[in-house]
Amino acid sequence: MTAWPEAVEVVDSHTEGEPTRVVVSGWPLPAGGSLQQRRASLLREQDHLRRAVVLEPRGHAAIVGALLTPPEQPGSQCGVVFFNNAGALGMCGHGLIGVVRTLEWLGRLQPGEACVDTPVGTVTARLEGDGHVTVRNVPACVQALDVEVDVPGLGRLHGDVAWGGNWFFITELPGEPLEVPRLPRLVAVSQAIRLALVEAGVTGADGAEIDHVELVAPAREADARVFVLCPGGEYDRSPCGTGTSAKLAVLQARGRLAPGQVWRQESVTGGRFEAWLAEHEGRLLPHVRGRAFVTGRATLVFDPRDPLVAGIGR
Ligand code: PYC
Repeated sequence: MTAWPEAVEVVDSHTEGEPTRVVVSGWPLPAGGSLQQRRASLLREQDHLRRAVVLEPRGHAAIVGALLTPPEQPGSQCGVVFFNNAGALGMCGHGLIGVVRTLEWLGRLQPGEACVDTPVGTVTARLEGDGHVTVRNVPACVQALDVEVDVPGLGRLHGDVAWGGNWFFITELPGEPLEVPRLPRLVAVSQAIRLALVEAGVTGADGAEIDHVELVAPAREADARVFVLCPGGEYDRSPCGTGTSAKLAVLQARGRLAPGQVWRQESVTGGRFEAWLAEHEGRLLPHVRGRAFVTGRATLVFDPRDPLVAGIGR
């Protein structure tokens, strides 16, 4: 029989429009000493909790959940496993900004620097007195530039495959303005691109599925405007922290971004991140700066007699 905790305490926030639901207590710690192991056991043994916490009727498809755990590395503030309507993420830039502001709101973090362990490595967050958070991410990299892919209904496209904590296919579609009224169309074309990549066998390193598609266009008050399709078919309301990191790697590979040079990336809804590459302990690391705001706190309860106790959807 599925085991349900008595109650799970969550704090909700949004980072430049994209929601994060931080689980602060009540969720049993997933098995394993490393964040990678905890992520795997969350998916294997606690998928009912993932679904119940982020999906309707308690949540909605765009929420990214963040389960806080004890740290893996000495000196880290905590560990975090990010999950969504489709599974679990390696890293999540907007989510980490939401976690940091949530910890501050709970009185567990003061302005300054804190390390957080994730399944893809330890990242650092600097919380400023005015609420801005800068994430120093794991290293981003380019897998391939100018990859050709034939997409039904769109024709032949070129794009870059890059990693910034998750895998991205980054492309420009000049005939497709990145505007809110066009969201259903942008979701549809990005899903067609994602499917075409699978069919063409285009992957990240070691055959990893490319589960995020990033459409890039010129912006009036930023260096670029993006639309990012997330793995569960939702779009990122924020400029996507891992997608911004992947874009920095592409710009650097093309010789279009020097270390320290600021790149301003805007989301389809108008949220902004500032980002740059800077050296840290001999590695060039992406830095992403943005804001999050706490929007609520809740106690989630689970009645095993409820036919929708584990949520609606995947
Ligand atoms: O900010 O990295 C991010 C992210 C990934 C998926 C949704 N947001």
